[in-house]
Amino acid sequence: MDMKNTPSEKNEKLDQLDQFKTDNHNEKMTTNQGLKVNNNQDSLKTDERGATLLEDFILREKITQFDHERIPERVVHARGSGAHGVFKLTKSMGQFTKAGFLNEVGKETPVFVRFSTVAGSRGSTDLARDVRGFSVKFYTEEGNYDLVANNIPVFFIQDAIKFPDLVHAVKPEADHEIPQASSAHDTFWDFISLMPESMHMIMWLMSDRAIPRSYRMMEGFGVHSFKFINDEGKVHFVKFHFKPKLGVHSVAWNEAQKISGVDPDFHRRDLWDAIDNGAFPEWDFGVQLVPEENEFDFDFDLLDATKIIPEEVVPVEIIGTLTLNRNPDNFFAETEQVAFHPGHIVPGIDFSNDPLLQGRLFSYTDTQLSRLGSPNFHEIPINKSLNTVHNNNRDGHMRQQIAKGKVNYEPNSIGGGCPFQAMMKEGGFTSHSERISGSKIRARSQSFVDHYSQAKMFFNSQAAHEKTHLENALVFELSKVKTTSIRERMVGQLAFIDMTLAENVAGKLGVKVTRLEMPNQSIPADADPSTLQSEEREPKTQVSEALSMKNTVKDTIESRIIGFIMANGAASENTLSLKNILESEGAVVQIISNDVAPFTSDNGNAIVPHHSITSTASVCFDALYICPGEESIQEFVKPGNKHIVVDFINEAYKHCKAVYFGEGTDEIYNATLVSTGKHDDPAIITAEKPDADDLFIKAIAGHRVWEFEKERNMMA
Ligand code: HDD
Repeated sequence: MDMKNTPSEKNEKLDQLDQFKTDNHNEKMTTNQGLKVNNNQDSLKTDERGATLLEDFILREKITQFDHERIPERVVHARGSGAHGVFKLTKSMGQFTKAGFLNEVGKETPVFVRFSTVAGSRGSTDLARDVRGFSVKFYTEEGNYDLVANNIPVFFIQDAIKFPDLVHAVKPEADHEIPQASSAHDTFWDFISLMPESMHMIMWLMSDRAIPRSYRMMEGFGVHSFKFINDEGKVHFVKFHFKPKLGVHSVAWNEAQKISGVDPDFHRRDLWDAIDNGAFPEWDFGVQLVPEENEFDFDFDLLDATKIIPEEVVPVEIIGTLTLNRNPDNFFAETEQVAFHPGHIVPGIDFSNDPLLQGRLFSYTDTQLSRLGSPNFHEIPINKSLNTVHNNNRDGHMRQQIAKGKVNYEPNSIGGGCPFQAMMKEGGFTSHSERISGSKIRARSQSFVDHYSQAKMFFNSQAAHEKTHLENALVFELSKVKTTSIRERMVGQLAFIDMTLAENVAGKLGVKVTRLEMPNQSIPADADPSTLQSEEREPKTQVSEALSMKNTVKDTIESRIIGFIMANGAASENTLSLKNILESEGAVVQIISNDVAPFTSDNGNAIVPHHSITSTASVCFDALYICPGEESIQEFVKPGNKHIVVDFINEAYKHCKAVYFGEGTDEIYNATLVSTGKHDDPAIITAEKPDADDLFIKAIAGHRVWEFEKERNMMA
């Protein structure tokens, strides 16, 4: 496999972490106090059958530590997976920001990235329909910079004061704690149907973006407008983007539900295995820049987190590459204890007045206090900045740093005035000074009031199959809602986005489409409703190509998992040759047989299967190859086996995957739905097709033939 972007020889963060690592290999067991333990099997007792003694400090220490192993899970984004990596700058942003890690082309900055779902608990499935978190901690020379991003570029709400309401609504319902890791329930849709500002986000959430094929195949967005500040103090608004080199891909919803049962760790495993195999996930890092003086050039407010800047209006400039190239050593120490905060910034980057961002700036430190238990969470190795901390903050639970001397205040003369404040030219952080005038007011800006136009733009920009998936997702979710009035109100909201969508959904829910009188909870009770009602505006950008995943397909099969179905007597020559071709293109071939006992191919070679066909499922593969070899085929079509292999292939077929039938596999082919399908389906490959191997590779690179979905499922 192409080992591109091999881990840098030098990664300062990994070197720093090494100082904290222990390895039990060849070591004697000790207590926490370093005392060697002679017997870890029996507690200390009055005699062999007697009661255990309170004196047994070894027993007490072990049980106490165990009793306190768990910490509170994150209130949102509890389920996550992390990896180490490197950010490399490919284009200097020196003209726009003084941030050191964005100035010198070629500069490498160590990073730790954590991906997550939002609603589920720590042990919930990876494949929930949900937003995915995409948090990046850059360990820069000027301190830690955290970009706490999502895989969706907008948010449900415009103001942080609504965040607890949103999260309460989506989490399991308060009385019976049902359902886990799912938005398909009454409280979520009750809230959403009363929040027109969430409609743009809902379009994204109901799209296949919310069921990614892999963390490695999703985008990341900083969501808010942030600010870049250069040496002269000049300001540009900036939106951050991560674009995966493998393209943006999803699974089918039916597939997602099945993966949740077969392999709830699917995304975690996929990330781990890819890094372990040297298929390092990569993203282009890009920025959209808007000079401060152009702030008001748009038909939406740059401070409104429910809006994107369409890429047709301001293109994304690619400025670097993010590569993940090392798995953590310890899940708890690294992935669980890592603490992100949008307020961790460096000189050259500043906040905008986006009211959602402003509220976040409070929430993240606060939550770490209850999760990690102490304001000293910055001293946990994964959270430590590369540069040593020098200040007069002191003490507290679990303090690690030993600050020398008697001086812990400033100004001081006894300590020579240290630590000194840094001047700007020495890297001292100064908040960008902004002239603000106005009166204190608890209200929302008129410029935040258009809630539907970008929802329309998103829907209009989807390919036909993407629109169908989005509609089906709405039907699925709202079918789980028991309260009819919520279904009706939600359909009423959809009517402002697309009438056909609303009617189709309504038809399947058995409700009528009634256009709402725009109940808008963001309007204060005593405001003049005529000024603050959401307007029905047409989007200025009608269609944005960047919004359809269809336009992100890349010509690569790297890291795709291809299942080879084979048993005793499989034709070794064809199979090996295809395996070599696929692996040389970076794909991963896994052998599926009737059981996991080794078998022999037609040339007498022993082959050890990765899976038995009953211990895995077709949803765990990107494509299937039914290997040739008469004896092998006969093993699969034996009574008792046949329906298993047929169901396996049928499922892959229904999920629009590439299926390749080797020579002489007609008996299986004819028993599957594939035989009843259209002959121009490019992802069904049979051995007699010219260049069959190439066609298979092309089909895998195309990810799925969604355009044949209807046809493939009609046969079912
Ligand atoms: Fe948040 C975690 C992303 C709005 C409050 N958030 C959290 C994580 C991500 C995001 C990726 C997981 C961090 C990790 O991996 O440890 N959050 C977002 C984005 C938002 C957003 C992209 C909108 C643009 N969040 C948001 C608001 C609030 C919070 C408005 C509160 C006012 N978020 C939190 C939190 C969490 C969190 C409660 C839970 C765990 C944590 O912070 O460390 O503070």
